Amino acid sequence: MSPLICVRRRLGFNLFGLRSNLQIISESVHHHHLPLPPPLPPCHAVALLLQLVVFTTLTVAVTTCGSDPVNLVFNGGFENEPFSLSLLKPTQDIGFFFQIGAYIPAWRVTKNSVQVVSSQAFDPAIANTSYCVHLNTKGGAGAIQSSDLYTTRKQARYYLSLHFTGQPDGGPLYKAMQVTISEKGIISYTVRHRMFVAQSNPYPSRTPLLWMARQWAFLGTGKSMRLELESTTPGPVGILVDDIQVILDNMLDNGSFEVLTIDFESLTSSILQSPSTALKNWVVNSGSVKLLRGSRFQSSDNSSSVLDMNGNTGGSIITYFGTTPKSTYAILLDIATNPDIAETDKQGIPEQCSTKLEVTVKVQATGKTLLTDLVTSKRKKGLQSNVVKWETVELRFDAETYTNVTIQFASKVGGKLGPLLDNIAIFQQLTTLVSEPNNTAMSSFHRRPLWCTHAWIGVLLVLNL
Ligand SMILES: [Ca+2]
Repeated sequence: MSPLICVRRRLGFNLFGLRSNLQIISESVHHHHLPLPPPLPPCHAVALLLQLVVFTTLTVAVTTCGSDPVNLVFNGGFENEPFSLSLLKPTQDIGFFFQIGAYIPAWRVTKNSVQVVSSQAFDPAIANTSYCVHLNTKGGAGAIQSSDLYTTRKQARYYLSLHFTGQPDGGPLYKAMQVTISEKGIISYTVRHRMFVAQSNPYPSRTPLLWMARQWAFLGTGKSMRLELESTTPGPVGILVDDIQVILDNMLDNGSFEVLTIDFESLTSSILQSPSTALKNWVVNSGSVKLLRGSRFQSSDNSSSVLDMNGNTGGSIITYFGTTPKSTYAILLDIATNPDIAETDKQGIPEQCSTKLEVTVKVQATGKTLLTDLVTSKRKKGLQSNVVKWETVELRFDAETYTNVTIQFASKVGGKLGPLLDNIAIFQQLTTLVSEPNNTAMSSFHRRPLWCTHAWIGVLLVLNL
């Protein structure tokens, strides 16, 4: 397969509502079709329009970065709120219609009302965070819809995960909600992929709140998607949700260069001279590279480290990767020019206007080349240490009959300022999802241990819509 380079420009729109396959591992047993919203009175229509304007503005505001975020859900922990809550007022109802100062950034209420709940009322799922969302209010069951997710990579496996628990103050013994992920057209949904029903622990305790974690796998479609969480519990007390994530199933260990094999403090220099195994799962195998820690530059994934592929001069790093024969793999890497070049190159010398990185995949045993590609990233205007303007590049290779490959990234520019590299991910391109036990193969995905008080039964849903 010829290498395919795709510099991402997200927030894609699906004009024609193309059909696609989405396979979902789910324990879902009930399928509900979401009701359409009722016709709006004229005064409410204006209010809704205002809400949509705010929603759209926020959507644009959170998707200006050129690289894929690690979590495709914006404000998935509901920590970003435009209001503050207190012991005297620990909750805030968010209505279907626009309420000044009371909305959830990057989310929209699509049915009745929901409630933002502060840690003054209940402990959120994640320690030291401030908010979660209750999907019911006095008005009954509510629903929220995410802004556009960063577009999923086609044929890549993603995990949708969230924490939930029953609001313990009353309501039915079993509380339920429905989670839907769907492709989005310009005006309305084109394909609504079903959906997951999660039941809460029927015996939640107030202290501590018994949060549960669930996750589901689905295949990316290459199109913009949205999430919707709808309470299916009648009455004023339903499910609390928190920490919603959609994350690529990255098969590469330490692609963000965050883990070292040695104590960082023992490094006498940020320059890693070859041969060096200081970076876990990587070998610096020629020249030298520079490990920039502690937010020296803005990372592409809100992490601490980025790698300048030039230390004292151009360097290269290599890793070993196990493949499944007859499979195609995609390598995602985030690249940028070193912002310091902008400072030293006032005249815009052409040679320094772009940076070059060579990516090579070879069969480990024979050295046969499966992929070689020169990635070029043009220097952008306005670069600063905290404005790096990362972009994500996608390359693909076919494993053919081989099970072990080497993957090398090499600077192709001279000098002490080379291409910045961060957040490398590798995924296998899949056409179907293989049913797998829940909560396996996710060690690289979850930074926290998951736990669940229920035994769930996985059901593979293959939807050919
Ligand atoms: Ca990093």
